[in-house]
This record gives sequence, C-alpha cells and structure tokens, in this order.
Amino acid sequence: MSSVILGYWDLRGLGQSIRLLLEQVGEKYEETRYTLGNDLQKNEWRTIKTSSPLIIGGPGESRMDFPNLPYYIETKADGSQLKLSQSVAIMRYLGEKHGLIPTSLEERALLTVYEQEVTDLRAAICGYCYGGTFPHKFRFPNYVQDIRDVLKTWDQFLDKKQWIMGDLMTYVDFYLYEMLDWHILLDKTILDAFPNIASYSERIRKLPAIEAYMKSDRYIDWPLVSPLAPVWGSINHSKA
Ligand SMILES: N[C@@H](CCC(=O)N[C@@H](CS)C(=O)NCC(=O)O)C(=O)O
Repeated sequence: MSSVILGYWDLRGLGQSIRLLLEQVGEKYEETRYTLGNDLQKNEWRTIKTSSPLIIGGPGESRMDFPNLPYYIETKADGSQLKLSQSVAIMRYLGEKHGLIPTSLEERALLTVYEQEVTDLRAAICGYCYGGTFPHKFRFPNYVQDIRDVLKTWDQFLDKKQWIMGDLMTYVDFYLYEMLDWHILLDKTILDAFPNIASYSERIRKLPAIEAYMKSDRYIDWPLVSPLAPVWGSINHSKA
C-alpha cells in the first residue's frame, strides 16, 4: 500500500485542481494544510520548508528537490518516496498514473498546448489578484472586460466537446475547470455570454466524485487566493 500527502495552503490557489483530480481518480490522500496568515516569511510552512526532514531529508525521508507549495509526497510500500513540487508536474503525474492522458504523440502535444493555455489564464488572473504588472497590465488593462476575448476562444474551443480532448477526460480538465470558475466568480455574466463554458463547468461539477467532494466538509470554497492579495485576499475582501 502506498500513501499520498498533498501539502498546500488552506485556500484554493494552485492546490485546488490537484485536489479535484485526486478526488476524481479516487486516490486516497491526506492533506497538510498550512495557514499563511499575514506574513510570508513567518509561518508554519517557512519553518517546515527549511528544517523538516520531510523536505530537507533525513533517516527514512528523501529530500524534496525544489520545496514549494503545493507539494505531493507518495510513499510506496517498500518505503521509497516520490516528492514532487510544481503544480502542473503533479497534475501531469496523476494524469499519467491514472490514464487521464491520450496515447498518441500528437494528441499529447496538443494536450500540452491546452495545459499551457490554462497556465496563461492562471497567470493572468493571478496577476490581476496580486497586482502584478505582467502580463495582465500589459495585455489586459481592464481585466474583467479584456479577458473575455480569451474566454471567448475557450468557449469556441469547447463547442460540442465533452472534455478538452473530446470524449477523453484528462488531467487538464480539472485545471481548466478551476481557472474558469475563478473567472465566473469574478464575473457571473460569463455564464450567459459563454454557454459552452457554462455547460462544461456544470459537467465537471456533476461528476459523482466531484459533486460529493464539493458537498463535503473537506471542500474549500473560499478563499481563492492568499490573504495578502489586493483582490480577493481576506485582509481586504470577503466573497461577493
Ligand atoms: N510554479 C509553481 C508556483 C508555486 C508557488 O508560487 N507557490 C506559492 C503558493 S501559490 C507559495 O506560497 N509557495 C511557497 C514557497 O514559496 O515556499 C507551481 O505551479 O506550483
């Protein structure tokens, strides 16, 4: 029997797509949720990152190459460990492990394009929430309005598709769902403007494992971002 631990802040952030994916594939996992508070330099994670054998290695513990949140730790029955950081690497691994990827080289290449498009969407909305200067200030000076061009492309792309790759569900579906949901929370009129996005999101939410997870007390509905974010951070804002 192997065991899995997912470590992340106690918010949706970059951890949520991984949580959704773990739920969908039915992988048994434990979560370690860290509280950020108001200080990036002084919190529980900062101490763990620099001194815990879980991260820096020690007897019976391998080292994590690039410690970060989210992290994923899988310990096999023989004691061997896989320690991953980088949210997309974790999602790809879970996709490979559970067959949520296409088999042909060409389709895998296309799936990587879609994965990276979601990463761009994530960078854009994170830039908006955290007040970064690139890319959102440059490409999307009026974020809520300007991002609709990108969402329109996604809406057209999703037309007549069940999942991103058509009939095959992939790990990228849970990544895309989460980033679309952030935008829907930002601007509910997206649902009326983009019917394919609306039905795609509903399809993900209605997956039995996801529906059950969303109803459970393990599901984090809010916050999306850290308390420090000027937009949506709990220091400044509550959920609309
Ligand atoms: N590219 C990385 C970014 C990771 C990252 O920036 N993590 C943030 C939270 S979203 C963090 O607070 N990391 C903790 C740290 O830097 O120690 C990923 O996708 O996982």
